[in-house]
Amino acid sequence: MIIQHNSFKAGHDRFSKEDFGTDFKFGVSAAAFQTEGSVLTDGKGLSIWDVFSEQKGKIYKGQDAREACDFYNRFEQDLLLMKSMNIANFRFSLSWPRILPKGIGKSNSKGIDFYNKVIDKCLELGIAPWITLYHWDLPQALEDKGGWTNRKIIDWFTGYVSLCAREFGDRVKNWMVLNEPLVFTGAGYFLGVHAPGKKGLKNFLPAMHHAAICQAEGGRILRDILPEARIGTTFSCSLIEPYRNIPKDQLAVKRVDALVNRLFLEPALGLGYPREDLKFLKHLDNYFLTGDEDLLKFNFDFIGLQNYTREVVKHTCLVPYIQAINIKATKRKVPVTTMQWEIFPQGIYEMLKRFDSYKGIKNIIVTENGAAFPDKSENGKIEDPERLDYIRKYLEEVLKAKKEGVNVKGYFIWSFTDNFEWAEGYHPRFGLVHINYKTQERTIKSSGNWYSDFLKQLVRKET
Ligand code: GCO
Repeated sequence: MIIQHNSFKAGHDRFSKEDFGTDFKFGVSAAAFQTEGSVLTDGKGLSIWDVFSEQKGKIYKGQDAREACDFYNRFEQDLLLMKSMNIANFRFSLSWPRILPKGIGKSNSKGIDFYNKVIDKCLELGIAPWITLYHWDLPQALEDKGGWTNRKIIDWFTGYVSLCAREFGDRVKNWMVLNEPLVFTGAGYFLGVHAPGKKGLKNFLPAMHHAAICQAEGGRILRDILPEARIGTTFSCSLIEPYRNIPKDQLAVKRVDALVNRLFLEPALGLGYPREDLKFLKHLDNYFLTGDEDLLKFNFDFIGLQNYTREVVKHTCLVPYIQAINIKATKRKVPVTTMQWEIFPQGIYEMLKRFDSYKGIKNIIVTENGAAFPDKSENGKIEDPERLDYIRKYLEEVLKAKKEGVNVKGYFIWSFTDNFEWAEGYHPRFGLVHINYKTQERTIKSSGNWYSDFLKQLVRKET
């Protein structure tokens, strides 16, 4: 893989801003728990990630997000930096326990004030706020009542969504209900490697079903309160390919693809769960009530597609429920990022074409794409040619899909700054902006300078 030197300016790209059209939204993404810190400041309640991070052995080197990027205190500085980089769209999430410390009941005025300040500062700087309502930081008080496994979460969540819509909906026009429900239910309630650390189908199935209902309920609440808002929700997705071109592996692909790419998307589109490819879903009937099929549906204005890599799988009887195993990228000796994820730009093209093939999807926005690589600091500069090369190659694939008629309307880089990467702690750095966690000093990396130049072209074209 030839890594072009980071000194390339946007003008040397094989594509320009205008290729994407003037209504195409470029931005950056982030999340509350991964950036804010101040986990108990000004009345915020504990989240499941605050509690999980304190448990021994859960987070890389025992790290935690008590300070993270200190966004709670530095949001103005960061938004000014974002503005200086010509970034006009900022996707961030609200911390449910910062707004409702117990998840329900009395709200926290200081928490609400914080997000009002962030939104107002964005608008003052000409940055459009794109809000994700839930990015994994469930109030611990609700987890103590079963969390996502308790069907009451539908009421708890709709109460939270209503409050946010009423508090912020006068200025926020773009909303996303959930961030990657498969990841937070799969990793948090089946594998136990994410908060709240629960395991097994008995936790995963109710959590999954209730999250799928909340995904649609949240959309309905937003639409009812904010009829003019653009309402979406986000899904992680990956191209799944067979390790060997044999029927057993091709069938394994179908099962993994149903789990990874269809499980939450298709119920929202009114297609129901992919029961024919995931036989274990027959156990869902223990939680599936009459009328749930309709509750699962909602006609989102856009779908957030979040893609980083591809998976290569083969059949095995040793893995229950899906009888498939992922052949690690490192074993396949292909280029990988710090996360050991294969760099496979064609994967985002394939997933854009796949999502676009669903009649029920009106618009697609790439709400997350990006890469973690080790950053090298030299003379106060952070050169990150691998990240820049990754972004350019993936953007080329997005443009290729768009030119073929895919209704893709935006691209948000994960992430604006380095931040707390869940169980991996601060080791993986995804930011366009480097953070020195000892001093909280921000340094724009060469990828960030490239993105800034690239976006400046758009600003010139739009003015
Ligand atoms: C996710 C989350 C982000 C991650 C990012 C890198 O997709 O897992 O939305 O919080 O940090 O994707 O893994």
